[in-house]
Amino acid sequence: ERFRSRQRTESATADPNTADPSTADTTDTSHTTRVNALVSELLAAAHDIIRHHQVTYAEYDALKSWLIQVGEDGEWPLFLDVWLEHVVEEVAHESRRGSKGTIEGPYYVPGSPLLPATAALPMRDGEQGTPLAFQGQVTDVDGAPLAGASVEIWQADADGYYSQFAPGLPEWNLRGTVTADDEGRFRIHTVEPAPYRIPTDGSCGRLITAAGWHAWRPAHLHLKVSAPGHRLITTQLYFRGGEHVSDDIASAVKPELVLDPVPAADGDGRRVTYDFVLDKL
Ligand code: MBD
Ligand code: FE
Repeated sequence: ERFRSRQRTESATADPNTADPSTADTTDTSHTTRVNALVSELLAAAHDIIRHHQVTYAEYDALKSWLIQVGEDGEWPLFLDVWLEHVVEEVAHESRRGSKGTIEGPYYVPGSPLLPATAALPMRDGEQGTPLAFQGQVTDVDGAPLAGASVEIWQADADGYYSQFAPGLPEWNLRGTVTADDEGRFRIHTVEPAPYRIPTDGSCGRLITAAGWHAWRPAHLHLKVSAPGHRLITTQLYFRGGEHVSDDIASAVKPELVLDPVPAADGDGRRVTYDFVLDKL
Protein backbone atom coordinates (compact mmCIF):
# COMPACT_ATOMS: atom_id res chain seq x y z
CA GLU A 1 0.00 0.00 0.00
CA ARG A 2 2.83 2.39 0.69
CA PHE A 3 3.57 2.42 -3.03
CA ARG A 4 0.26 4.13 -3.66
CA SER A 5 0.36 6.73 -0.95
CA ARG A 6 3.38 8.89 -1.86
CA GLN A 7 2.65 12.54 -1.38
CA ARG A 8 3.13 15.14 -4.04
CA THR A 9 4.06 18.10 -1.85
CA GLU A 10 7.45 18.77 -3.43
CA SER A 11 6.19 18.92 -6.99
CA ALA A 12 3.24 21.08 -6.01
CA THR A 13 5.46 23.73 -4.49
CA ALA A 14 8.16 23.50 -7.18
CA ASP A 15 5.70 24.09 -10.03
CA PRO A 16 5.40 27.85 -10.61
CA ASN A 17 2.06 27.24 -12.35
CA THR A 18 0.52 25.88 -9.20
CA ALA A 19 -0.90 28.38 -6.76
CA ASP A 20 0.76 27.83 -3.42
CA PRO A 21 -1.98 27.69 -0.78
CA SER A 22 0.63 28.00 2.00
CA THR A 23 1.13 31.64 1.06
CA ALA A 24 -2.56 32.34 1.57
CA ASP A 25 -3.41 33.90 4.92
CA THR A 26 -6.09 31.71 6.45
CA THR A 27 -7.56 34.69 8.29
CA ASP A 28 -7.81 36.63 5.02
CA THR A 29 -11.44 37.44 4.27
CA SER A 30 -11.20 36.73 0.54
CA HIS A 31 -9.80 33.29 1.40
CA THR A 32 -12.70 32.66 3.78
CA THR A 33 -15.16 33.85 1.16
CA ARG A 34 -13.67 31.51 -1.41
CA VAL A 35 -13.69 28.44 0.86
CA ASN A 36 -17.26 29.26 1.87
CA ALA A 37 -18.39 29.54 -1.77
CA LEU A 38 -16.58 26.43 -3.02
CA VAL A 39 -17.53 24.12 -0.18
CA SER A 40 -21.11 25.42 0.03
CA GLU A 41 -21.63 24.85 -3.70
CA LEU A 42 -20.02 21.42 -3.60
CA LEU A 43 -22.32 20.39 -0.74
CA ALA A 44 -25.38 21.92 -2.40
CA ALA A 45 -24.61 19.88 -5.55
CA ALA A 46 -24.44 16.74 -3.41
CA HIS A 47 -27.73 17.63 -1.66
CA ASP A 48 -29.42 18.09 -5.04
CA ILE A 49 -28.17 14.69 -6.21
CA ILE A 50 -29.44 13.01 -3.01
CA ARG A 51 -32.91 14.55 -3.48
CA HIS A 52 -33.03 14.00 -7.24
CA HIS A 53 -32.06 10.31 -6.98
CA GLN A 54 -33.78 9.63 -3.64
CA VAL A 55 -30.51 8.29 -2.19
CA THR A 56 -31.22 5.65 0.51
CA TYR A 57 -29.53 5.05 3.88
CA ALA A 58 -28.03 1.85 2.42
CA GLU A 59 -26.41 3.93 -0.34
CA TYR A 60 -25.28 6.61 2.11
CA ASP A 61 -23.67 3.97 4.34
CA ALA A 62 -21.97 2.36 1.31
CA LEU A 63 -20.59 5.75 0.27
CA LYS A 64 -19.34 6.42 3.79
CA SER A 65 -17.42 3.16 4.07
CA TRP A 66 -16.09 3.50 0.52
CA LEU A 67 -14.72 7.00 1.24
CA ILE A 68 -13.02 5.71 4.41
CA GLN A 69 -11.56 2.77 2.49
CA VAL A 70 -10.08 5.02 -0.24
CA GLY A 71 -7.90 6.56 2.45
CA GLU A 72 -6.97 3.22 3.98
CA ASP A 73 -5.93 1.99 0.52
CA GLY A 74 -3.82 5.13 -0.03
CA GLU A 75 -5.80 5.83 -3.18
CA TRP A 76 -6.83 9.47 -2.72
CA PRO A 77 -4.04 10.70 -5.06
CA LEU A 78 -5.15 8.18 -7.67
CA PHE A 79 -8.85 9.00 -7.30
CA LEU A 80 -8.36 12.76 -7.47
CA ASP A 81 -5.92 12.73 -10.39
CA VAL A 82 -8.04 10.33 -12.45
CA TRP A 83 -11.42 12.00 -11.96
CA LEU A 84 -10.84 15.64 -11.07
CA GLU A 85 -7.40 16.89 -12.10
CA HIS A 86 -8.19 17.23 -15.81
CA VAL A 87 -10.65 20.04 -15.16
CA VAL A 88 -8.25 21.85 -12.81
CA GLU A 89 -5.61 21.62 -15.54
CA GLU A 90 -8.05 22.93 -18.14
CA VAL A 91 -8.88 25.97 -16.03
CA ALA A 92 -5.26 26.62 -14.97
CA HIS A 93 -3.86 26.74 -18.50
CA GLU A 94 -6.67 28.34 -20.52
CA SER A 95 -4.56 31.40 -21.29
CA ARG A 96 -1.49 29.54 -22.53
CA ARG A 97 -0.28 30.11 -26.11
CA GLY A 98 2.48 27.49 -26.23
CA SER A 99 2.29 23.69 -26.19
CA LYS A 100 -0.64 21.94 -24.57
CA GLY A 101 -0.29 20.41 -21.15
CA THR A 102 -2.35 17.83 -19.36
CA ILE A 103 -2.58 16.28 -15.90
CA GLU A 104 0.45 15.29 -13.82
CA GLY A 105 -1.14 12.17 -12.35
CA PRO A 106 -0.08 10.45 -9.14
CA TYR A 107 3.33 9.03 -10.08
CA TYR A 108 5.69 11.99 -10.51
CA VAL A 109 8.81 11.91 -8.33
CA PRO A 110 11.10 14.99 -8.34
CA GLY A 111 14.86 14.62 -8.46
CA SER A 112 15.31 12.00 -11.20
CA PRO A 113 18.87 11.42 -12.52
CA LEU A 114 20.32 14.29 -14.59
CA LEU A 115 21.10 13.30 -18.19
CA PRO A 116 22.81 15.05 -21.15
CA ALA A 117 20.90 16.22 -24.25
CA THR A 118 21.30 12.85 -25.95
CA ALA A 119 20.76 10.04 -23.47
CA ALA A 120 18.99 6.82 -22.64
CA LEU A 121 16.64 6.81 -19.66
CA PRO A 122 17.83 4.62 -16.79
CA MET A 123 16.61 1.11 -17.61
CA ARG A 124 17.33 -2.51 -16.85
CA ASP A 125 19.50 -4.73 -19.05
CA GLY A 126 17.14 -6.15 -21.65
CA GLU A 127 14.32 -3.72 -20.68
CA GLN A 128 11.22 -5.00 -22.47
CA GLY A 129 9.27 -2.91 -25.00
CA THR A 130 9.74 -1.40 -28.45
CA PRO A 131 12.76 0.95 -28.39
CA LEU A 132 11.69 4.56 -28.89
CA ALA A 133 13.92 7.49 -29.89
CA PHE A 134 12.10 10.62 -28.75
CA GLN A 135 13.65 13.84 -30.00
CA GLY A 136 12.68 17.47 -30.30
CA GLN A 137 13.42 21.10 -29.60
CA VAL A 138 12.28 23.49 -26.89
CA THR A 139 11.55 27.05 -28.03
CA ASP A 140 9.69 30.11 -26.82
CA VAL A 141 6.45 31.29 -28.46
CA ASP A 142 8.48 33.33 -30.99
CA GLY A 143 10.42 30.25 -32.07
CA ALA A 144 13.67 31.20 -30.29
CA PRO A 145 15.52 28.09 -29.01
CA LEU A 146 15.69 27.72 -25.23
CA ALA A 147 19.25 26.57 -24.62
CA GLY A 148 19.64 24.25 -21.67
CA ALA A 149 15.90 23.71 -21.20
CA SER A 150 15.00 20.88 -18.83
CA VAL A 151 12.99 17.91 -20.15
CA GLU A 152 11.92 15.68 -17.29
CA ILE A 153 10.37 12.38 -18.30
CA TRP A 154 8.72 9.53 -16.38
CA GLN A 155 6.79 6.56 -17.67
CA ALA A 156 5.52 3.05 -17.06
CA ASP A 157 7.48 0.07 -18.37
CA ALA A 158 6.23 -2.42 -20.96
CA ASP A 159 4.20 -4.15 -18.22
CA GLY A 160 2.51 -0.89 -17.19
CA TYR A 161 4.46 -0.40 -13.92
CA TYR A 162 6.05 2.81 -12.58
CA SER A 163 9.29 2.65 -10.58
CA GLN A 164 8.78 3.61 -6.90
CA PHE A 165 5.08 2.66 -7.16
CA ALA A 166 5.47 -1.04 -7.90
CA PRO A 167 7.77 -3.47 -6.13
CA GLY A 168 10.93 -4.89 -7.66
CA LEU A 169 11.92 -2.07 -10.03
CA PRO A 170 15.19 -0.10 -9.79
CA GLU A 171 14.53 3.21 -8.01
CA TRP A 172 14.78 5.50 -11.06
CA ASN A 173 13.78 3.04 -13.78
CA LEU A 174 12.44 4.97 -16.80
CA ARG A 175 12.76 8.33 -15.05
CA GLY A 176 15.24 11.05 -16.02
CA THR A 177 15.87 14.79 -16.31
CA VAL A 178 17.45 15.71 -19.64
CA THR A 179 19.18 19.04 -20.21
CA ALA A 180 18.66 20.21 -23.80
CA ASP A 181 21.67 21.46 -25.81
CA ASP A 182 22.51 25.05 -26.89
CA GLU A 183 19.74 24.92 -29.51
CA GLY A 184 17.20 23.55 -27.06
CA ARG A 185 17.39 20.12 -28.69
CA PHE A 186 17.16 16.74 -26.98
CA ARG A 187 17.14 13.08 -28.01
CA ILE A 188 15.93 10.56 -25.45
CA HIS A 189 16.21 6.81 -25.92
CA THR A 190 13.58 4.81 -24.09
CA VAL A 191 11.04 2.02 -24.65
CA GLU A 192 7.37 2.40 -25.48
CA PRO A 193 5.24 2.10 -22.35
CA ALA A 194 2.21 -0.20 -22.10
CA PRO A 195 -1.34 1.04 -21.54
CA TYR A 196 -1.90 1.58 -17.81
CA ARG A 197 -4.62 -0.17 -15.83
CA ILE A 198 -5.81 1.45 -12.60
CA PRO A 199 -5.22 -1.03 -9.75
CA THR A 200 -8.30 -3.25 -9.64
CA ASP A 201 -7.71 -4.57 -6.10
CA GLY A 202 -8.41 -1.27 -4.29
CA SER A 203 -11.23 1.22 -3.80
CA CYS A 204 -10.85 2.88 -7.20
CA GLY A 205 -11.06 -0.55 -8.82
CA ARG A 206 -14.20 -1.34 -6.82
CA LEU A 207 -15.78 1.91 -7.96
CA ILE A 208 -14.91 1.16 -11.59
CA THR A 209 -16.43 -2.32 -11.35
CA ALA A 210 -19.52 -1.11 -9.48
CA ALA A 211 -20.14 1.61 -12.09
CA GLY A 212 -19.45 -0.67 -15.07
CA TRP A 213 -16.55 1.44 -16.35
CA HIS A 214 -13.19 0.26 -17.68
CA ALA A 215 -9.91 0.85 -15.80
CA TRP A 216 -7.56 1.85 -18.61
CA ARG A 217 -5.39 4.77 -19.61
CA PRO A 218 -3.72 4.76 -23.03
CA ALA A 219 0.06 4.19 -23.12
CA HIS A 220 1.74 7.51 -22.33
CA LEU A 221 4.95 9.36 -21.56
CA HIS A 222 4.83 11.97 -18.79
CA LEU A 223 6.89 15.15 -19.15
CA LYS A 224 7.72 18.38 -17.38
CA VAL A 225 9.43 20.85 -19.69
CA SER A 226 10.88 24.06 -18.29
CA ALA A 227 13.39 26.85 -18.86
CA PRO A 228 14.30 29.91 -16.78
CA GLY A 229 11.86 32.80 -17.33
CA HIS A 230 9.27 30.52 -18.91
CA ARG A 231 6.12 28.72 -17.77
CA LEU A 232 6.72 25.08 -16.95
CA ILE A 233 4.57 22.64 -18.92
CA THR A 234 3.39 19.40 -17.34
CA THR A 235 2.14 17.17 -20.12
CA GLN A 236 1.71 13.63 -21.45
CA LEU A 237 2.20 12.20 -24.92
CA TYR A 238 0.22 9.29 -26.38
CA PHE A 239 0.62 6.98 -29.38
CA ARG A 240 -1.64 7.19 -32.43
CA GLY A 241 -3.72 4.06 -32.89
CA GLY A 242 -3.00 2.88 -29.35
CA GLU A 243 -5.70 1.34 -27.21
CA HIS A 244 -7.83 3.74 -25.13
CA VAL A 245 -6.51 6.91 -26.79
CA SER A 246 -10.16 7.85 -27.31
CA ASP A 247 -11.54 6.57 -23.98
CA ASP A 248 -8.94 7.43 -21.32
CA ILE A 249 -10.40 6.82 -17.83
CA ALA A 250 -8.53 9.97 -16.71
CA SER A 251 -9.88 12.18 -19.58
CA ALA A 252 -6.33 13.50 -20.15
CA VAL A 253 -5.86 13.03 -23.92
CA LYS A 254 -5.87 16.07 -26.25
CA PRO A 255 -5.45 15.75 -30.03
CA GLU A 256 -2.21 17.81 -29.90
CA LEU A 257 -0.67 15.24 -27.55
CA VAL A 258 -0.87 12.18 -29.82
CA LEU A 259 2.47 11.08 -31.31
CA ASP A 260 2.90 9.41 -34.67
CA PRO A 261 6.14 7.40 -34.38
CA VAL A 262 7.74 5.96 -37.51
CA PRO A 263 10.06 2.94 -37.84
CA ALA A 264 13.65 3.87 -36.90
CA ALA A 265 16.13 4.09 -39.81
CA ASP A 266 18.25 1.31 -38.29
CA GLY A 267 15.19 -0.93 -38.04
CA ASP A 268 15.38 -1.05 -34.25
CA GLY A 269 12.13 0.25 -32.82
CA ARG A 270 10.49 3.57 -33.62
CA ARG A 271 11.38 7.25 -33.56
CA VAL A 272 9.34 10.42 -33.20
CA THR A 273 9.93 14.17 -33.09
CA TYR A 274 7.92 16.43 -30.81
CA ASP A 275 8.73 20.09 -30.13
CA PHE A 276 7.77 22.07 -27.04
CA VAL A 277 6.82 25.76 -27.07
CA LEU A 278 6.99 27.49 -23.67
CA ASP A 279 5.12 30.70 -22.78
CA LYS A 280 7.01 33.47 -21.06
CA LEU A 281 6.37 33.83 -17.34
C1 MBD B 1 -1.34 7.03 -14.37
O1 MBD B 1 -0.24 6.52 -14.92
C2 MBD B 1 -1.64 8.30 -14.66
O2 MBD B 1 -0.82 8.95 -15.47
C3 MBD B 1 -2.79 8.89 -14.14
C4 MBD B 1 -3.15 10.26 -14.50
C5 MBD B 1 -3.62 8.18 -13.30
C6 MBD B 1 -3.30 6.89 -12.99
C7 MBD B 1 -2.17 6.32 -13.52
FE1 FE C 1 0.86 7.79 -15.95
